[in-house]
Amino acid sequence: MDSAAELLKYYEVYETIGSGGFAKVKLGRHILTGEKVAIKIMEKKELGEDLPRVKVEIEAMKSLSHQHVCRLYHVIETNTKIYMILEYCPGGELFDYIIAKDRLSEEETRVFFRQIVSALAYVHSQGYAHRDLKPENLLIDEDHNLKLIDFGLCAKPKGGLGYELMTCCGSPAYAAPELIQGKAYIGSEADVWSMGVLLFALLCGYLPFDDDNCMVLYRKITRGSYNNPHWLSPGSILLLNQMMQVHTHLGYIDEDCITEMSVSLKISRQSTLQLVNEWKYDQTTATYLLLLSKKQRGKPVRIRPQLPVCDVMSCSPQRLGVQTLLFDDDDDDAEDRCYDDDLPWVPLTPQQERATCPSAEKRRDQTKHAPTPEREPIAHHHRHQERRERCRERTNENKENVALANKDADIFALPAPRSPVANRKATRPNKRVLTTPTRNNTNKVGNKVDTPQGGGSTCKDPSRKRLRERVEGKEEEEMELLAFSPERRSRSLDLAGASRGDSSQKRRGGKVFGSLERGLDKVITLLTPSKRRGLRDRPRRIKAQYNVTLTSQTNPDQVLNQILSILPEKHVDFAQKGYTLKCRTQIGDFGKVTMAFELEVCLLHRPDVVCVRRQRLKGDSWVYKHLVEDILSTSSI
Ligand code: 6BF
Repeated sequence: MDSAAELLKYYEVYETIGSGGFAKVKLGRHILTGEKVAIKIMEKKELGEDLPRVKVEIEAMKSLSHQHVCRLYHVIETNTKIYMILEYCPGGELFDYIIAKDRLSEEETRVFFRQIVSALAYVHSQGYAHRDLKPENLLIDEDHNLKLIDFGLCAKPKGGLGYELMTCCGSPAYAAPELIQGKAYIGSEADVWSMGVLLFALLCGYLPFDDDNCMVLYRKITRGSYNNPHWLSPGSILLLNQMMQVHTHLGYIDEDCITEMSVSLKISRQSTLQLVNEWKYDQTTATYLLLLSKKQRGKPVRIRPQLPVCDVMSCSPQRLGVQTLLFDDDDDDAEDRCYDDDLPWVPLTPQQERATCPSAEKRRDQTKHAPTPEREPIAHHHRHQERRERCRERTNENKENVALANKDADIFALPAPRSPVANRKATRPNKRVLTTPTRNNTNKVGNKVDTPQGGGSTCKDPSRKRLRERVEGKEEEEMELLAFSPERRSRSLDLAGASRGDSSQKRRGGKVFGSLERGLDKVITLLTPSKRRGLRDRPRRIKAQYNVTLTSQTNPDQVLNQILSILPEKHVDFAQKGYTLKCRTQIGDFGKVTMAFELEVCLLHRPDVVCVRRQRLKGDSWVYKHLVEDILSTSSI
C-alpha cells in the first residue's frame, strides 16, 4: 500500500511545521480522538546511514515517559517511509521564544530550567544521555511547559551511564570540551555541560561560546572561557560556572586546591596530587574536599597560615597528621590575616587574588582563563604591598560578595571522589570570556562592562558578529569534522559570502526560486497587488504572538513592499502567496538550501497596526535570528 495511505487511515495531515536534516514534521490530527499530533516523516531512501539513528530514537522514546519529554504515540513503518506520531507542542521551539524576548528573566528561566533539569534527570535515570541539548530541541506545549525532543543522538552505554562514550555528536556550541576533543566522555556529564550552555542562552539570549572560526570556538570551549554579562545574579554566575566545568590535565582534580595545598605542604604539585589521589580519608582528603567546598561556595581557595598559637596548644604536625593545616571558618578574619606581618606569608594564587578582591578582578576585566598552575612571578615585596592594598579594598567589597555567593551555596553538593563519574569532574575557578551579544541595548550595555582584554574577538558592533552555522541533520554527525575544517564550514554556510554576492542565483523579472531544486511547493510569480488580492484579499488578522514583530505602520501593502524590496538585497529567494513570503537562502554549496522561513504580513487586533509573523522552517536558529532581524530592521517598517 502507498505509504501516505497507511498514515491517512489514522491521521489527517496538515502543513509542514519544520524540517531537519532528514525529517519533515507536519501537523496532524488523530482521527479517532480528534487530538492534534506532530508527524515526523522520514524517507527511508534518504535516511541511508542515518537509519540506525532513527531506530535509536524510536527505541529511546518508546521507553521514556515523563511530563517534560515529548511522547511518542505511534510508529508507522512502510516500505518507503517511517512516520513517528508525536506529542503536539504548538508553542514551537524554546529557541524562538528566547529570541523573541531577547532573553528571559531569572524568574522565567527558573521555571523552564527546572523542567529541563527534571527531564534530563529522568532521561539519565533511565540510562540514556541525550547528547544534543539545545533550545531548538525543547518545545513548548499548550500549557507552556517544555518537552524534550530529538533523541536521534542519544546513547545508552551498555554498562550504564558511568561508562564512557566515544562518538562525537551534537552541536559544537553546546558540546562539552571532552566531546569536541574526541576524548572518551560520560554522556550525562556532557549533557550537564550543554545544560549550562542552555541556561546561559536562556538568561542572556546568546551563546557563551561562539565564533565563526571553528578553531577559535573550539579553543573557547576547551578553555571554558566565557563572559558573564552584568545582569546575571551571583547565583546564576555560580551555577553556570559549576555546570560548565572543564576537565583539567591533572586527572580531574581541582587545580586550585592542589596548588594551594602544595604551597602549604611545601611539596610539589605532583606529590600533592598523588597524596590526594590516594583518597585515604585522612587530613589530605579532608583538606582537599574542604578547600573544594569553599571554592564551590564562592570563597577563596585558601589554607590558613600556620598560627604560632598552634605550638602552644601542642597542635604539632605529627598530631594532626600530614601537616598542620588550619582553615578559615569564614572570611571574616581576612583583614587580620592580611595585615598580620608576623605570620608566615602564604602567597596568593592568581585565583585567590581574584576571589579575594573582586575589585582587583574588575580592574583586570571580567575575562578569565584556565588557571595557571604556577604562581605569578612577582617580586615578593611588591606583592606584599599590593596585597595590603587589595585587602583594604576587600574589606569593603568582598564580604558582601561572599555573602551573596553563600546564598546559593547549598545547591552544590561536594563530589564523591570515589565514584568513577564524580572523579572525572574537576572544578575550576571562574572562567569566562568572549561572548557575542545581540543587537539589543541591554546587551550592548552588558558588553561594555565585559571589556575583554586578551581575546580581542568580542564583537561590540553587532553587524560584526558573524553567525553560527546550523549543524543539523547529517552535518551534526560530522561535527568533529566541522570543528576542524573551517573551509567546509565557510563553503556551505558563509552568509557574509552570500551577501557579498557570491551566490550565483540571480533573480530575473520577478520570478523567484528560479532554478532552485524541487522543494517549496511551487514556483510562484511575483504578483502585482491587484493579482495578489485574488489570492488573499487582505492580510490575516492575528493576535500578538511571540513570533510576531510589530510595526508602527497601518498599511499592510506598504510593509509588504518594503520587505519585498529588501529581500533581494539580502540575497534571500522568496515566493509570494498573498501576504506570505516563503523565503530561502541558498548559500554557495551547490545550490544547497541552508535556510527556509516564512514572513507573513498580518494585521494585529490591538493595537491596530501591521505586524510581521516569522516562522523558521529550516536552518541554523542563530543564523535565522540575525538574518530576520536584519531584514526587518532594514525594511524600515
Ligand atoms: C517531536 C519533533 C517535533 O518537531 C509547532 C507548531 C505545532 C506543533 C507552531 C506555529 C502552529 C503550530 C502557527 C522542528 C522545527 C519546530 C519543531 C520541529 C520538530 N519531534 C515535534 C515533536 C513539533 C513537534 C511537536 N509539536 N510540534 C509543533 C511545532 N505550531 N503555529 N521546529
